[in-house]
Amino acid sequence: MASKTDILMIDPMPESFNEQLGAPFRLHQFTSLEALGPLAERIEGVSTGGGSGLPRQIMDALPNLKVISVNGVGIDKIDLDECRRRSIRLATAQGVLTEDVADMAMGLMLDAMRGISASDRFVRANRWGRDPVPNAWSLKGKKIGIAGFGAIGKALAQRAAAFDTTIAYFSSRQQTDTPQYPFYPELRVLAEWADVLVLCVSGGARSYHMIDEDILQALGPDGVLINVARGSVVDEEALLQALQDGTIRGAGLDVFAEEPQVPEAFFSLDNVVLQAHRASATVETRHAMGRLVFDNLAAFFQGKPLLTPVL
Ligand code: 8YV
Repeated sequence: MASKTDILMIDPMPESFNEQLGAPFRLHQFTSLEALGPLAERIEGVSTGGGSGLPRQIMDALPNLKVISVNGVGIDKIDLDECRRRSIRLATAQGVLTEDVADMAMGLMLDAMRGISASDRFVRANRWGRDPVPNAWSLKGKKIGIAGFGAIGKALAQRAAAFDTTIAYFSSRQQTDTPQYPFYPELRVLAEWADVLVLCVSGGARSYHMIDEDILQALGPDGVLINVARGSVVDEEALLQALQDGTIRGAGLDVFAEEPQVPEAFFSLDNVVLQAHRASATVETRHAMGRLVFDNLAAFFQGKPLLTPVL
């Protein structure tokens, strides 16, 4: 019987996924570089999450690494040049999480506008009947600016349109398949126009701190920011300040700069909805993602083409 291929898991994967992988692969959960020891030489594949990626020190410690399979779509924490230099193949779980991430953006948008979480806290604190309840804001008729118009941005546009909103987008280039939505080549102009600005861009150097004090000012005191992209896209200090002093009205955040750390100053703000990077975290989607991580690894080691290749 052929010997099993050693796979290093950077993020833990669900048990069912481990069982699937268990047949052709020997799985190892990464704990620390020191703990890797002689195993490092045997690792030929890595599975990881979009948020964790593959830190360069770990990649450098794996001389026989051949393939990385990402349980997500983000590749901002993987050194692509180094992958190319070492001919390491890369696959993501693209295509299976689009709708859930768009749903989360929609949910955060509704919550931030209608104050659902804030109202939940109000009821739980037994304040109903004792304190006045402020009215929230309607989503109907609002202008939704979407920054990043790939699959997730487009799925969000479809959903937002059903709420009687007007949609426009910012992207690195105008999209040919969505002529119904106006294209804004400048983010600042989109932010000025929008009531709600939703971030669906890829993470990485190009989008780093794309949302700064200037853009927040352009969004303005009636504006709401939603982030289902990456924490790195937003200057978090500037955002905190903007939420505290009313530069913008509110925010809905699924992602943060230093996950899982969230600046404590957010906790006392009622005009921000916080999530623990949950946009793709449904039973159905996480199952489909895990399956794809497995299928990509299996395909690679059987000498077949990757199902959802990036490199
Ligand atoms: C996941 C993500 O939460 O797709 C991505 O890039 O960040 C998320 O879908 C993550 O990959 C799970 O580890």
